[in-house]
This record gives sequence, structure tokens and C-alpha cells, in this order.
Amino acid sequence: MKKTVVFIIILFLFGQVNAENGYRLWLRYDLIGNQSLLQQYRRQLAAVYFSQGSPTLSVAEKELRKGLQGLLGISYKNSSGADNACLVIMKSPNNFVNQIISPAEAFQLKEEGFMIRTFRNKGKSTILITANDDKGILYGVYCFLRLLQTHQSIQALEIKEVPSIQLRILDHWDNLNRFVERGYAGLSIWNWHELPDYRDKRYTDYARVNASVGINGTVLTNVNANANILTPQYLEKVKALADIFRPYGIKVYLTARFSAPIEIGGLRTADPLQEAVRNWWKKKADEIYGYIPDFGGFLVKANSEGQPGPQDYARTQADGANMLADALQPHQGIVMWRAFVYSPDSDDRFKQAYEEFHPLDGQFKKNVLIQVKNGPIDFQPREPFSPMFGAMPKTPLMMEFQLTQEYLGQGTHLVFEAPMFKECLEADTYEKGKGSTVAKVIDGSLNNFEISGMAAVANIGNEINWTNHPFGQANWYALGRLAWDHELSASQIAREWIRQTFSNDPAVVEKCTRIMMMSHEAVVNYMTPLGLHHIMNNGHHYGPAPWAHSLPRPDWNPVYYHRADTMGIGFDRTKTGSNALSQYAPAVQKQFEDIHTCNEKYLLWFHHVSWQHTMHSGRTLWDELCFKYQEGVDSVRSMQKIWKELKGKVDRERFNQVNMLLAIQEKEAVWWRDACLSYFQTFSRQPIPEPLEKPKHTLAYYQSLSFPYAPGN
Ligand code: GCW
Repeated sequence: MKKTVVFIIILFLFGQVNAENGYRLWLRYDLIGNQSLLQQYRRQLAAVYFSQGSPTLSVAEKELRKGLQGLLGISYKNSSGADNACLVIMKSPNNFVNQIISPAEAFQLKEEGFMIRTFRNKGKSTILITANDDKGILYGVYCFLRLLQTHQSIQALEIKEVPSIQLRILDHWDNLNRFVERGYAGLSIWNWHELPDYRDKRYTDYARVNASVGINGTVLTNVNANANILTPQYLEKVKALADIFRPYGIKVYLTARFSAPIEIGGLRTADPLQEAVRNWWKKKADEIYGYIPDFGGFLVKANSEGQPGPQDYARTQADGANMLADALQPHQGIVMWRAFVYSPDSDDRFKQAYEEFHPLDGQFKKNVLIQVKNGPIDFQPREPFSPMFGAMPKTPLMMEFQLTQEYLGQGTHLVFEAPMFKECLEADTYEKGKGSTVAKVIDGSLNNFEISGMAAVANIGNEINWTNHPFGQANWYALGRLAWDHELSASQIAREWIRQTFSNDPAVVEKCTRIMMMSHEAVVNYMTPLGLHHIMNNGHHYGPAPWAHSLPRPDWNPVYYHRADTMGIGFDRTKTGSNALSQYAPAVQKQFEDIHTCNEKYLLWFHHVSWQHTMHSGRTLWDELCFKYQEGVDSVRSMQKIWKELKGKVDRERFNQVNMLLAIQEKEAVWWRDACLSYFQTFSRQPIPEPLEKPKHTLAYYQSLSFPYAPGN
């Protein structure tokens, strides 16, 4: 009998080692296997002093305990005083801390910043984690745990970190019925029906992981908004979430439906200049703050894709934003007003956000940020930076990235997005001369703004591993890390994430980094090389459909974007075309305006190029296009090969999962290549050059494929 029990226990433990469902994300805290490192850490962390005093400090301590328990197998007792400890966690100012850091140093940490410093206390080496506020301590603790998780030396620490961006936010496009717009990881994690009484453990874990990378805000609801979220019935539920998130430094925001005064307020109008409407929002704001005293504010999509907005009453976007700003201002709330607008009348969708918002620069209230998508169209695999970023010197602009892979292979393709985010952040707008990067625009430093923000559309759902693709987690991680410090490199972020998520084994770190770092260029190449964009299937955006032209609005159809004809392909946005280029600073225009010198990554974004045009490689455009599509497929095959080399080095469950997903990605990359080339070939009328692979099917076959139930629509 006893033997059976032991056997079952062994089986159970064995199963544990080999199975990893991904739920823990990057906060895995497994016992460190490297014995000498383990012993060293244990010696260095033998006695901990954690000064207490608030819910945030107490969750920070809980996390430290959890981390040390898991990683080092030690459960510490809080040491009797700071003097006896080897790790001291204490806020500044304080007599003890004052001996170690100067007031000037403490001042530099501002809000949320922290410092980790090794010092000698009574002859022994001691580590201090300090900050000016509770949140800084929380972030310092997570940073310290990351050092242990990634096996860094903690012998002589001198770390000073202050976030580069103030509002670091996830935007959930989650509906009240739990359906997630463009969500590929199951249903919404917010179980609105069961809230506020049922408080899923997931909510706490969500807060923990976000805090671990510095995310300090969450917009709970879809920008295609539902006014019901603003009713008492739902505010009770929102309050429950806000209460769970608060100790982790996370504020809750909601999307505000512009027509809410009519829909739930019984008014006849939502005109932002009408007193009754303004009062309604004021009262609504007061009511919300009654439930959630630290409510963050509203995110608004107005007069875009059928959403109501101020223009319904012949008012401007500024009139709408300012009305909400006035309502939130007494409570220090903010408005994130989206610039994602486009109407069917413009000759080029690229230009519309600028056309609508540029004239309003300087007209927004102080607590309004304009939230701008990274590119001018819509989260394509590659976009040039939105011209808005160099054109609104009097308005704080915040970044909107998209983590969920609406146009990047959805839930099944491995695409590490940090290189794409970096490409945008490092782009130079030349707003105030050379060096006016997008990063400096959004962190507020270029134009001296007090508020700054970076948001990203979440890729989270109720799948056990949160993001469906195990590597989708890396994008969530990257958003947090980049919003915290936009100078971090993409590969640095990848390495950190791999070490925490998979393993510190150098082979795993090196190979996964290679896979991740090639993955973005791969998706660009097998979907939309050389500056092609928006040639995905209509509606669900799944798979290639460059031929699609059936939607009522031209700018919803792929043919609008690639403009292929027998002469060539691409959208002429120079002076001879829509002249969208004129929205950029002259130095940027110069980079793009000449077909011969334009970076070929962006070529078809700005030029209609002849099939015979000689590319930098010496090939014709047509041949180059074929080679690029093939390169994309080849990259995925390399990713598969590298991943297979990790067999036995990462847990079986995730190894198999990624293996299967990469097989889907390879199949779909081939599909993309073949469908697009078969179609574009009807214009170029040229063969696919040797030795490239040829499509297995006819164009008619690719055109016949239909996916009525593709997810995320
Ligand atoms: O990318 C498009 C999506 C819509 C989305 C919209 C937006 C929330 O296809 O699903 O709606 O952008 O950003 O508002």
C-alpha cells in the first residue's frame, strides 16, 4: 500500500517537471538548479528586513517571500532590525536609508523609481532596496527577483531606475459578454457575470505579472464601447477589480461611450457643448469616484468606425475630449482620446488622423492625451511611424501599440513584437531637428509635458497560458519593459523573458533569442514585404486576400492599399500621388520621397513602382518580391529547425505546443506567399524566378478559401 502511494507521488512529481502549462508566465520561481549559485544566493540573503506599512508594501513582501521560497527554497523571518539584515527593503527618507543614499539621489528616484545598492553595514555586505513611494518599492522588489530569476550576480549592486513613461497601460478590447474583439486567447478574463462576488485568483495573478514589468493601468473594456459599464450595476464590478489591483499599483480605466448620456442617462442629446450633457458627465464622474477613488479616467474612440462622437453634433474632437476632461479634472482623472479616425471621403486613409487632429493642436485640456497608433493605418506587420508623432508639439501624444496579433498571424504565429515597437520608437520625426525620436515625443521630453503614456491592446484571454501562443507572453512582457525603459533593446528584453519563462540554459537563451529576433522580419516577408500593407482578408483579417474588393468602403479593401496594375504596384504617397508624405518633416520626406533612395522596407508604402524597377539587390521589383516572400517562408523553417534543437531542454508540454504552432505558421507562410504571388502575377505577368518554390494551387483555389468562423472578429 505504502509503496503504491510513493509510486503515485513519484509519478506526480515527474509529471510536474515535464509539464508546464504556461499559467505562471514569467513569474515561475522554480528552485535554482545551479548549486553553487543557489548556495551563494542563500548566503547573501540569509536575513531580510522588510519595513511594512501599506497594502502595497505587504504585497511586495508577499512576492519576495514567494520568490525566495521558490527560487532558493528559503522562508525567511523578518529580521529584528535593519542592522542585522543582509537585504533591507525600506522607503526613503528614513534614518537608516539616509546613511546609504543622499537626499539628491533619493530626489532623482521621483515617483515609482527605485534603487538597489550594495553597501557595507558593520563590516558585512548588505543590499538595500529603496524608493520614495510604495510603488517604487514594489518595482524594486520585482527587479531584484528578476536578477535572481535570470541568475545575475547580486554581489555589488548599483541599480537606479526611473520609468521613462508615466502611464503604462494595457487596453483590453473586452466586451461585457466576454467576447474579446481581436482576441485569440479565449474569452475575456473579466467574468462580469460573476463579479463582484466571485473574485477569480486570476485577477490577482494578472495584477502581479503586470506590476512585475511596471504596467500601472488597465482599460478594462473595448473601445467599441458599451454604455452599460457606466451603470451602478457594473461599477460595483469594476470596483471589485480596482480593489484587487490597487495594492499592485494598477489603476483602472474605462472606455466611455460618447452617447452614454442618451443610452443610460435618458437625455436627448450627447452634444458636448450642452449644459445638461456636461452635467451628466460630471455627475457620472463623481459617481465613479465614489466607487473607485483612484479611478484612472476614460479611453475614448469617437467618430471612428461607427462609434458616436462630438462630430455627430458638428463639434470637434477637442470639444468632446475637453468635456470629459472637465468632468474628470476635479478627481485628477485623465482622458485618453484616440486619433484612430478615418472617413470614406478622404483620398488616402493614411492622412486622416493628421488632417483631423493637427488643426486642434493646443486646444486640448491639460488632462487629455491623444492616443495614436504607431503607424498611420492600422497595426500592420510594418508601418512607417504615424506622422502625428512629429506634428502635435502642444499636445501630449501617447503611443498605442497592439499586442494581440490581429494582422500578425493571430493566435498561432510566433512573432516577437519588440523589434517592431523599437523601430517605431527609434524613428526620427525631426520635429525639433535631428534626434526628435518618437520615443522622445511620447515620453514627454521633447515638448516638456507633465504626462506621458504608452498603451497596447492586450493579447490576454482566459486560456490557461493567458495568450494562447506561449511566445505571445513575450509581447505582453515587452510592452511593460519598454514602457518602463524605452531604451532597452529588443534582444535584451527577449533574453530576460526567456530566462524567466523557459530556462537559463545558455543554449535555450541563445536559440530562443535567435528565433524571436528573426520572427518579426519573417512575418513581414511572408505577408507584406517591401512596404505592402493591409492585404489580409476582409473582416476577420485572417490570411491573405490581396484580391478582396467587396466591402462598401474602398479603404476597407486590400486593393485600395496595394494598387497593383500591369505597370506596377504600391501606393503613391508622394507629390504625384496623395502627397501624404507632406505630413512629415522635410527631413523625413527626403528619406522616403525618392524611389531610388527610399528604404526598400517602406518602398510600396510610398511609391507605385514599376515591375521592372531595379532594386538595390540588382533584381527587378517582381523578382525581389518573389524572393522576399520566399525569405519569409525560409525564416519560419529556420525557426522550426532551431526550436527542434531545444527538445529536452524545455519542458515537454510547451515544447510540443510551440512545435505544433510553428508547423501551422510554416503552412500559413507558404499559403501567404503562394496566394499573394499567384495574384500579383496576374499583373506582373512574369514567372516566379528559379530556384524559388512555385504555388501548388491555382489562384482560383486560394480565392475560394473561406473562414466564416475565424476567431477574433
Ligand atoms: O484595427 C481595427 C480593428 C477593429 C478595432 C479598430 C480600432 C476596436 O479591426 O476591430 O476596433 O481597429 O482600433 O478601434
